[in-house]
Amino acid sequence: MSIDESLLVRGAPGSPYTRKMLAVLRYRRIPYRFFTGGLWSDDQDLPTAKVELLPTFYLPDATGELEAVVDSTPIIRRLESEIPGRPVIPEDPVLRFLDYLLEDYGDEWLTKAMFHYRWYYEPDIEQAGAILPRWRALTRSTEEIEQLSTFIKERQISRLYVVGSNDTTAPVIEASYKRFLDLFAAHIKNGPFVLGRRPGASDFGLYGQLTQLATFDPTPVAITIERAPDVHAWVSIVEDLSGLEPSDDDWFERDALPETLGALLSEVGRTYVPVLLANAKAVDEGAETMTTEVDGCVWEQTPFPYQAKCLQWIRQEFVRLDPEDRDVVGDVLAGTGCERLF
Ligand SMILES: N[C@@H](CCC(=O)N[C@@H](CS)C(=O)NCC(=O)O)C(=O)O
Repeated sequence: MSIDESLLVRGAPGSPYTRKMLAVLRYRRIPYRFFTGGLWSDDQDLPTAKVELLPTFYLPDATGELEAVVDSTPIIRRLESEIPGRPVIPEDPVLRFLDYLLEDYGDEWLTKAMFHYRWYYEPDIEQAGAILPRWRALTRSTEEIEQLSTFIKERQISRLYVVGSNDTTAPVIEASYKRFLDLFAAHIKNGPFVLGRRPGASDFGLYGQLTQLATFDPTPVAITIERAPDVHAWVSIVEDLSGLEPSDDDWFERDALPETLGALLSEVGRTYVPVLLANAKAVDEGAETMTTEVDGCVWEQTPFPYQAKCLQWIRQEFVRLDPEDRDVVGDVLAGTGCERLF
């Protein structure tokens, strides 16, 4: 099975995971064909995925038949194994683990801030409501677009619970985004990427969410530009890294990781880790609500089965390490709160 023709990808500009994957493809110099649903997709006879998510990749299955594939994290790994060159997964297993953890933090925690800011405050709701429908219906009448806008707004606001955004958690999410900005701005001074002078999957995970938080939705954009202009600029740089020429020694050395990386991991341990653990427990027990504390504040949300799997996958990555590497990872994580994952 090989991916020999240029890849076909369906997505949307307002979808953080779509932006994540397009940036990976550009950096890896993998030719692709991208289309947004609605505008010119309907004439394509394409398979559908079991769970329809953006982005959707159309890839050959074991028999060579085209199938719809979703979920950016495993797709990145599949592309790595089938298309050589310019990898985004570090060779050093210690770095590979840290990269995995931070990619997951971007995908699963930072996305809470992304979805929260987009659908919580009026100016953000209005802007997203006006633009998102146009990305898939640009040529339709203003009236039709208005209808689509109302539909999208109502649907998305009604789904805030999925990421755990509510009046109780709003201050926690917002404080966490601001701390992340400060820590990440400090960290990229040592990079400019998460793990050195070349990007890993974690960069693209964070980038995907930041394309929205730092450059689209008005409330978090204003916060980002005021607080962390470096992060705003970083997003535009990561968008197209096709001209970067990485070399093997561009990754950090495992025994010379900058302190700013530890600080970032402490933020993961302070917020994402307690929620991951409480969520997995609630999913396990079939509870209707999960409640925990993040940073001394109450965190309450409906359990999210997918994130229970995320915890399992992180643990698998850890268990897969050989004992010596596991010890090194343990040392890096010690005191960050992330050690509670294992
Ligand atoms: N874990 C998936 C998440 C993808 C995802 O949640 N995509 C969103 C858009 S950014 C989506 O399609 N949501 C379902 C919907 O809007 O109906 C990935 O990494 O690709």
